[in-house]
Amino acid sequence: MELRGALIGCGFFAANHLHAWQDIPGARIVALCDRDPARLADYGDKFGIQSRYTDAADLFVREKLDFVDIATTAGTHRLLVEMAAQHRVPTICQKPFAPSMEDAEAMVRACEAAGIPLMVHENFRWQTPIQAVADVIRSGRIGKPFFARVSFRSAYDVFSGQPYLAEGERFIIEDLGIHILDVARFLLGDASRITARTQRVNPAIRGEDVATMLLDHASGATSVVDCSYATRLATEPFPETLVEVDGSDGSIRLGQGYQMVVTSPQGVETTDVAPALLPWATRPWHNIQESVLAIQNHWIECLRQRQEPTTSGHDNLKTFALVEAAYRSAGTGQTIDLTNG
Ligand code: NAD
Ligand code: 89Y
Repeated sequence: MELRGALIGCGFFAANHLHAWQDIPGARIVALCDRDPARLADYGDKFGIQSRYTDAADLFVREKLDFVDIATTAGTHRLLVEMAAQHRVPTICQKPFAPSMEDAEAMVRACEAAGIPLMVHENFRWQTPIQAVADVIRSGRIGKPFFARVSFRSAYDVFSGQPYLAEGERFIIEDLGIHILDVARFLLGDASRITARTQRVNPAIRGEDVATMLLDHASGATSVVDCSYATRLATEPFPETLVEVDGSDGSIRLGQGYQMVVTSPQGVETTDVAPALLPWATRPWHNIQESVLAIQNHWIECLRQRQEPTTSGHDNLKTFALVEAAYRSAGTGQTIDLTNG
């Protein structure tokens, strides 16, 4: 049976969602919603979707949906997720999940009470190179990990496509660090404490564009998560996340250019873990674009198998708690304990 979805929010990033949905057999976007009629018409025409709404309330009343994909910015997530819960429509919500922990928890509660699945579109852990690193850790080849560095440093102009990123009081941790913190959790497990420092280098934006974070993981491992949009390099790496993992028996290095080097008792192995360039993708975004297809495929599989998505709303509260704690740590200079509530 074909699963019928609707997409709310026809902005900059939603084109990737819509292309990816077209690649997923057994799922179809049957309706679009955006409060901006011009954007709605543009995407409706481009993707051949006739059912169009400027008001999400109308969409939920009139359409019979198996899921809804919310691709608006964080300020509208709670309203839209609660609307979906009220109509018992399984929901995907873009990151950042919410502007506050209170909103994030309320959305998880609303979906739990309605008995519907909720997945946060936390796609970075679905990138091919990140999955490759996770596979090596899981295989046991490097033994027990005791250290990781998960690093995203770039000077790519993200503001031209997403002007709102220059305007918020918070920038890099909330927008990008959230992914990198989630990758650290994905690779080393949940964190128990975080210490963070932030800086603003670019005078033309309001929020911080550099963040350096130190995490204690429940496993006993330590990680450094560092992000910057103020780092000019010989070869611009956007949007690559670089990873180092040291284990009791070996190490992993995911370097620029999607090369992964694994050192283990079996020797040294270099693997090209570059993402595929999907027919609708454009460099350098193809790494992110491929992960959109991967996470949406995962959602459909989970819906069919009645399984919890790996980045369920419930799971994402832990990534979101790290974001909130990072800002608190940067503001106070203190280490934040995540284990006591
Ligand atoms: P955008 O501002 O370009 O688009 C948002 C759209 O939502 C706009 O067209 C707006 O009119 C519409 N909208 C807002 N509130 C609405 C409502 N109540 N009802 C109907 N339509 C509404 O934003 P964007 O750059 O596309 O980003 C959207 C989200 O995607 C953000 O949260 C951003 O962080 C996230 N994002 C994620 C990734 C990723 O890799 N996961 C990459 C880029 C952006
Ligand atoms: O919004 C951000 C995201 O989620 O991935 C990269 C990005 O588009 C800019 O930092």
